[in-house]
Amino acid sequence: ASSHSKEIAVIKVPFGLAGARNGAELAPDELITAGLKREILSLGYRLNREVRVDCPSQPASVPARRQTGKHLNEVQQVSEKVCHEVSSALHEGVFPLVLGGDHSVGIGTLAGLTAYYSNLGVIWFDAHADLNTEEHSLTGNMHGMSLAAGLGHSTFNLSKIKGAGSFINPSKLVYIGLRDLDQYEKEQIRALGIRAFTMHDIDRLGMKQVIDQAINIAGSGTEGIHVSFDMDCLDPREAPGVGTPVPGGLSYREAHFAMECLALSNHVVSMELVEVNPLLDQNRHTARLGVGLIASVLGKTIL
Ligand code: B3U
Ligand code: MN
Ligand code: MN
Repeated sequence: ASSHSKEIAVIKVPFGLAGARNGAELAPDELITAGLKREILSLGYRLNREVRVDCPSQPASVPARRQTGKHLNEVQQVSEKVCHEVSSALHEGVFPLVLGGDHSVGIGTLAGLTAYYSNLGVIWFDAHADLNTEEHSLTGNMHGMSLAAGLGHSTFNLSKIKGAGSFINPSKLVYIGLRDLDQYEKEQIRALGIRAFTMHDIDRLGMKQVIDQAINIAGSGTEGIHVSFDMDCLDPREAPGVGTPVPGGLSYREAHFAMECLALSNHVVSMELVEVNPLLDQNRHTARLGVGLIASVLGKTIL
């Protein structure tokens, strides 16, 4: 499967228990209402299937805080289902498009991708690094732990998910948009040598340099690039409908340009878009931006 695949599986994951507030569970439907399917079809893709992963909305038990992340059991259940859906799509040559949900959904996505690919590049657009472990997280929110799970650093990690493959290679992982890191995450990025384009780097280099280098790192010598897009990488003045807004983010135009370059690279093999929060949005504005970004990764051009 790759962006050459003209078949798409839309995998909706209405799960919001691992975020800082509720609302992210409403995002998959919001993105559909904002016109996502119309865009996909008008780009000449076939909608192979539209799956709605059954997600718990009420925690089964009192949330544990440290030691395990909050709502670990629910995150585990959802991760296994998402893993299954993503790897099934890939095995059938279908491009997986995962709609979160909070970013803990990314654990299942990575699990499903590693079931199929052993050498995958990942570009993680986010204001946050999502590298906390259960032990180091200051909040216990598992949406801040997805990459620790993907890299195998947290106790709950890909090896605990039925069907997942091996961990993500940190030298093939690239961040874009970072601006709100915990001390432990800063140390981890340095220790692991992860290529991180912070907002400072984007200001200094410009998005063209940044995305070209990111594609080079994640795309050369790999089987393809997975794009994990946390909508809070965007500036909240433009994208207010996210769970944890952080000032000083990417403009829509910068992010959109990055998506256009990714499409032109022909390396993208899957995408997820997470952390839209319709409860904090205005007139579905943020959801519409999300649809525009997805369309561009899938090859929509201005002219
Ligand atoms: N690093 C903090 C904050 C955070 C992470 N991801 C989001 N917020 N969206 C944490 O809770 O781990
Ligand atoms: Mn995130
Ligand atoms: Mn984030």
